[in-house]
Amino acid sequence: MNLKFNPKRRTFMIQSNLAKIGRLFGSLLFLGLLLGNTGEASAHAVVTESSLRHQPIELNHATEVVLHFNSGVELALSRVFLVSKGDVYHPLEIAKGKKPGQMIIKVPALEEGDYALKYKVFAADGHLTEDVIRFKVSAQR
Ligand SMILES: [Cu+2]
Repeated sequence: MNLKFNPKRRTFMIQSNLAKIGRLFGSLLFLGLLLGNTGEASAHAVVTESSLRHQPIELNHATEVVLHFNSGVELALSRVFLVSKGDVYHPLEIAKGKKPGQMIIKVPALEEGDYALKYKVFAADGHLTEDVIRFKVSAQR
C-alpha cells in the first residue's frame, strides 16, 4: 500500500465507491420491483365479467358494454378506446354501473368488422391496468 497522498488514486477510490453505491441502489430497486409486482397481482382492476361474452354487439346498433372488475375503479382516471380497422382509436364515453367495480362503456353503432376495446383503468388502489378486449361485429345473428 502506498501511504503517500496520490490524487489520482483518490479519485479512483471515490469512483469505485460511487459504483458500489450505484450497484446497491440498483439491487434495492430491483428487489423493490420484484416485491411490488408480486404484491400487486391481486390488487389490480381485473375484468371478471364482460357483457360481450353473452351479448354480442349487434350490427349498426349503438349499445352499452358492461365490464365487471374485481375491485372499485376510478372512472375519472380511466380511459376506454374503440380500436377499429387500421388501428384507429376512438375514445368512448364511460359511466358508473349499478354495482361497485362495474363500468358501462357506450359503444356507437358499428359496421361489420373486427374491433377491440382498449382500456386503461385505475383501480381504487391507484394501480393502472391496461388491456384489450377483441370482438367481432357481423350480420348473421
Ligand atoms: Cu393494484
